[in-house]
Amino acid sequence: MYPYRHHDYFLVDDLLSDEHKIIRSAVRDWVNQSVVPEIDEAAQRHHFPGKWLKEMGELGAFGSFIPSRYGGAGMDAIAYGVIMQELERGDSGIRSAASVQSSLVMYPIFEFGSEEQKQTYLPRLASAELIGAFGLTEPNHGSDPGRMETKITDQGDHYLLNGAKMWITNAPIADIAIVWAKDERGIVRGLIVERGMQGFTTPETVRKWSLRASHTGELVFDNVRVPKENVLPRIQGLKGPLMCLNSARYGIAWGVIGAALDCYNTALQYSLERQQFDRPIASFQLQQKKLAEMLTAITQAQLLVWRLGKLKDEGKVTPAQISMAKRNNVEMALRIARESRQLLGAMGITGDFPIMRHMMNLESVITYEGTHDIHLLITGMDITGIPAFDN
Ligand code: TGC
Ligand code: FAD
Repeated sequence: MYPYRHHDYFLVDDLLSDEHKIIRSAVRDWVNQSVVPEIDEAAQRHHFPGKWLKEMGELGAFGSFIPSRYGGAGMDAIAYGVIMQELERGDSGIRSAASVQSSLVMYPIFEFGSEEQKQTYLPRLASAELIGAFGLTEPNHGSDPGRMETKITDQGDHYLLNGAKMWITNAPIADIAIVWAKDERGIVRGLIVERGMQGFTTPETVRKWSLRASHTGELVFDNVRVPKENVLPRIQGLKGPLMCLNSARYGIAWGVIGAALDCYNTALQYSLERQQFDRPIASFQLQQKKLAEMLTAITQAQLLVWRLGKLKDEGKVTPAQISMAKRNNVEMALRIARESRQLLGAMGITGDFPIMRHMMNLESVITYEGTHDIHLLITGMDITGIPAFDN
């Protein structure tokens, strides 16, 4: 494991404000001090140390874009991206925990919740007193959430919730879950389901080879009685969960650059040290090609997300632009992880270096928040005006 050195070939840092740099350096220091020394052991043991959640809450890594009156930091979209990038340099599982808490739990409560719901939940989510999960995917419906089967039936003063969600980050440790379910008219509604409600269970998904330092599980609802005041009042329809995904996918487009930078930094330093044929392997053209192409791809991704962030802050960003950036940057990071792994030879498969862990994590990141194929189809639809999802 080498000390981290940031790589910024096109001086993109000059485009960041002092506030962005301050938050970045706080998160970077935390990752270096708390995550880097422990992450390999945590991933090998399939374990996510709970103290990281509390520490992220203290750092301001949860809900950085939520106004301070609700416990957030009231920062802009670029600050959120910078935070996600530093966290994912540590591990995609750490970024996942922060993505879910910020974009998939705090965002819908802030955007679609009542004033009372905001006051009740947001400050406690920001400080990590409460941990949240987001339930959209089901056993029979992943890419096509519009066909979800989880449903609510109106019982007068409450709803009865039945169904199941699968592959849910933070499910086994969550205090609350934002759950998307259809009402009797087939309209998608958002509900805040609380741990302890009778009939609500959260079994853990085990034996994963990816995101091992992250809790994944199911949300199972067996006649769960959900009070009507737990329904998000200001949203109806599938666009509710999809709006949350826009925020999380945006964060991933930034985040994966952190994983790519960590792999590139490791490959560069190793190639300068490792001697074969009496020369550092960095002196061979084939290895220089790998390194040069990695840095080119990282630089393109850095510029892409900076512009994406500007568009988001100016209120001009489109969901299709976010899809393009998520798809491009995750593939870039996965390619760099695979190339870096080869550059380290056999050492690349060990836990002495972070590369194999990043590579396995990115196999989930390329699937969740919309698969690589689905994001291509979103771009295709945006270009042609023709949806090809069910053709
Ligand atoms: P479609 O008919 O196209 O759309 C339904 C309604 O939604 C609107 N809409 C959007 N609104 C906001 N943002 C977007 N990105 C939107 N995309 C569509 C649309 O305008 C329409 O509105 P209205 O008012 O006309 O009703 O829906 P469809 O059923 O054909 O599906 C479209 C598709 C395939 C693109 C979409 O369903 C999709 O994105 N599928 C992928 C599913 C996905 O990404 N799941 C992610 C689950 S959460 C997760 O993975 C968390 S990982 C967390 C971690 O650990 O980091
Ligand atoms: P499927 O939809 O069954 O897709 C299988 C394959 O078919 C893919 O290659 C896909 O691209 C392809 N395919 C599907 N439809 C089409 C089409 N129309 N055209 C061409 N190809 C198509 N979900 C949540 O709701 N909340 C979470 O917190 C969450 N966390 C996750 C954490 C992890 C570690 C993982 C792995 C997943 C998580 N997910 C979560 C679920 C994730 O969003 C889904 O896995 C993802 O949306 C894909 O759904 P699926 O796995 O059912 O694949």
